[in-house]
Amino acid sequence: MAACPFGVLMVGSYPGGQRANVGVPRKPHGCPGGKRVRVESTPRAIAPEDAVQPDPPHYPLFVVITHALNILFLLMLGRSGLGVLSSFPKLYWNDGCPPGREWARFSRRAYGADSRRPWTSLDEEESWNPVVTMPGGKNLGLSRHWHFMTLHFWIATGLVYLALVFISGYWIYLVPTSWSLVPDAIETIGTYLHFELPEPLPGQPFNATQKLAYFSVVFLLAPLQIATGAAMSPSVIARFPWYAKIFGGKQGARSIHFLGICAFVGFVLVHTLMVVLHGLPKGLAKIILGSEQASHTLAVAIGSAVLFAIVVIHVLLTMFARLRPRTTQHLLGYVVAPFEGGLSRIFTSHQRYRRSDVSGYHRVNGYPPVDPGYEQMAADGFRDYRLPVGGLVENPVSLSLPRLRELGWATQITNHNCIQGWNSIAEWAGVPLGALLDLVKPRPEVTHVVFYAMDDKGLTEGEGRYGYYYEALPIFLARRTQSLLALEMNGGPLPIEHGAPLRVRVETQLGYKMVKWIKVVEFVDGVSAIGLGQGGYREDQLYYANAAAI
Ligand SMILES: Nc1nc2c(c(=O)[nH]1)N[C@H]1C(S)=C(S)[C@@H](COP(=O)(O)O)O[C@H]1N2
Ligand SMILES: [Mo]
Repeated sequence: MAACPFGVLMVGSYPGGQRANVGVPRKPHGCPGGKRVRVESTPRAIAPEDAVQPDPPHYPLFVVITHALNILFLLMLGRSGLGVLSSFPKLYWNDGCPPGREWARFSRRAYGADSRRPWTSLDEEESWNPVVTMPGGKNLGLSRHWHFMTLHFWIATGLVYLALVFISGYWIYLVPTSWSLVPDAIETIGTYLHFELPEPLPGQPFNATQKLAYFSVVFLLAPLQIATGAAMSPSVIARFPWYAKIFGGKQGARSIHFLGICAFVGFVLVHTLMVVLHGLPKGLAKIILGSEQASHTLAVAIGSAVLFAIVVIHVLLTMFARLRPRTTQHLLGYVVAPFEGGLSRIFTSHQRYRRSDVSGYHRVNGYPPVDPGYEQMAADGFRDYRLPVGGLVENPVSLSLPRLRELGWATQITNHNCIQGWNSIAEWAGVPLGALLDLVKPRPEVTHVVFYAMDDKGLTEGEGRYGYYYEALPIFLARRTQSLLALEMNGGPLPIEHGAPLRVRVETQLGYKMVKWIKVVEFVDGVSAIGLGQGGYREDQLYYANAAAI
């Protein structure tokens, strides 16, 4: 049985492979109908032509390698995912995330919609231990980078695995081909509950419960995690609002995504326990060395070394991310930014929510400016407010609010997605950014439009961060429909906390790109000379990605 593991890469090595189509009687790999039958005879008795070929190994090399990679990547996805969760450790079934209506909260602090002390959503962030989260602490930006970077590799591993599973015919061990597997699986669980080890299905490596469990994880749970993950991307659900609705909205998708990881963890615990119960050294010998007769010591040594290497990789990557956050942001950005930038380019916003969809409560992120100049202006209803628009343009201007309104007007009911995970639906009205571009005429070399705000974060946010808020938008986003300079929210003037007198709306992007309390607009041919040069305040100070599509 210790055949060369490479042999299985040949098409038709398994009963599910193409050989079954050439007239050779199939092995009785299907499930024994109805009652549990222990088929003692080997497949040889039924298909004597097969006798010349050795049985394909039950754990071919590709299964062993992809399984090890899967441990590495799932652990990274899980830890970085928990890092993302820690920045908004609450789960909801309803979009809008009304404070106090969460079905799960992993934080001692609760915030009420009617709290007398003003609070912003960054106050809801928790700092979790780096043993649990990647890279630990309040590091949403880097957790997301690790999550999305790993996602690429995890999906690639999964695709290679699936391709080999189908090419080699191995799928027959994973995919149920008869309903009788279900009663068989129930019977098998009964056997386990009697503290006995059930027999595998005849001619197959797994028993009925294992087969159903592995099938569910590979073909249902993993795709569900990817599908619910995509339903949290602001670009995806701005383009296809119906898609999030499949999961009951973005918060439904977020909750299911979390329950999915709980299912993964549950599966891993039971799976590991079962491997141990079935005899770990024996199992490892069979999996790694291809035969139960092979050296158990060697198999355990190799297995432990692989696990140890996975732990070391995690420790090193976590330490690296914490010691060199800027380098990590840049390195992971090479993988993640093209993906996010591509989504931003492809997807335009097609949102048309109804008035009745508008959320009753809309969170605030970022405390309003505290300087007396702003307060004075607000007290006067922003009568003296002027918006200077300049930089690399043909026609620099300085606009009063009434003059700005004359440029054009649009109204939209859209979904706001904060990077932390909450969302809210609101009606926004204001001047299309495209109309401003038509007026000032950016020069051909312009790559970004930068919005500078009036809130000095050193005064309002603290935690060692400093500087005025600003964000740079790629110029192509400014020309999109539903890209606005909003002056109104939910039918009234823009409230102070939501950015009065003027804020940006770019409906395929995350909230941090939508600058509130705009002071100046500048058209530029690069962002490296602005702030710390990363493309925005949150990119500079919190290591967020400068593309904000997922
Ligand atoms: N000037 C300024 N604009 C800002 C912020 C800020 O702190 N300062 N926070 C951003 C973030 S992270 C989000 S999610 C949205 C929140 O918009 P809201 O407060 O209207 O919900 O504003 C964005 N615009
Ligand atoms: Mo945000």
